Amino acid sequence: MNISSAIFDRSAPDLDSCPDEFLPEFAFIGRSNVGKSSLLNMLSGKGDLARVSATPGFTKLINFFTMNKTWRLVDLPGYGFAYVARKDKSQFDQAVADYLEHRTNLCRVFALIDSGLPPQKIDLEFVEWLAINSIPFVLVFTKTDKVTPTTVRTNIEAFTDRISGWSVKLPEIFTCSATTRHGRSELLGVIEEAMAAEQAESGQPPQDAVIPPEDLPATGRRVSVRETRGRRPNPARPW
Ligand SMILES: Nc1nc2c(ncn2[C@@H]2O[C@H](COP(=O)(O)OP(=O)(O)OP(=O)(O)O)[C@@H](O)[C@H]2O)c(=O)[nH]1
Ligand SMILES: [Mg+2]
Repeated sequence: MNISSAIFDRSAPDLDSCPDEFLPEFAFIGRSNVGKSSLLNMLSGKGDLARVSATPGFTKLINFFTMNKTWRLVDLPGYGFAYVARKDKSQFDQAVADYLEHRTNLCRVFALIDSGLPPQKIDLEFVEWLAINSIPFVLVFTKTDKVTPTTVRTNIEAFTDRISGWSVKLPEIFTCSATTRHGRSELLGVIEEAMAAEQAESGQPPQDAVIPPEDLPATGRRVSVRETRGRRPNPARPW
């Protein structure tokens, strides 16, 4: 997929401040410092779109970026950052959980895991929480340039072993490096396929023919990726 435009839309502190739900969204989540903002930049082709930092807990709001005027990438704050003040931490966590559970145009979540680490409890619990809540996700093992291919493979196998205990069907698994751009076409392929499937299901025209929301009449169609899901119970969050 060619990305011809990548534009920052806004930063939202909570679900109510998020933009309209006309465009399908693809969100990045994972532990602080796992490489969410870097991956978003790599996919968009704009190195300075989302802000990257070696300091964990850098992204503190829900950040929206519009691609090709027709879909959005969403950079979420990381979980598991111990140094965020307790009060602020619960505010971030609530906003992220609200977004993941209730955003009707959320098409796919990219759950990022550091490929250099053996399975971490918080990642395992978070992925289980996504599954329990029927939130559609794929697993993306990041920073593959930092370790050997054998380490990546061993850590992925160990992770999938752990989740196969409760998972009926394993999620799709990808690897990536924001440094070498490894994984870019595969992950853009996930986005392309998800949007095509969504359009086929809703009988909408192909993506190129989608009219940007600003050109739609006030009664324009709303992209309702998860209309059938409605509000779900909120099992205790692990993070
Ligand atoms: N070598 C290498 N470093 C990476 C890669 N991706 C990210 N980094 C580095 O890891 C650090 C964290 O990257 P970010 O993209 O800011 O991570 P994040 O998950 O958005 O972090 P928070 O916003 O703090 O939750 C930065 O120093 C990046 O340069 C990668 O693929 N390879
Ligand atoms: Mg970030």
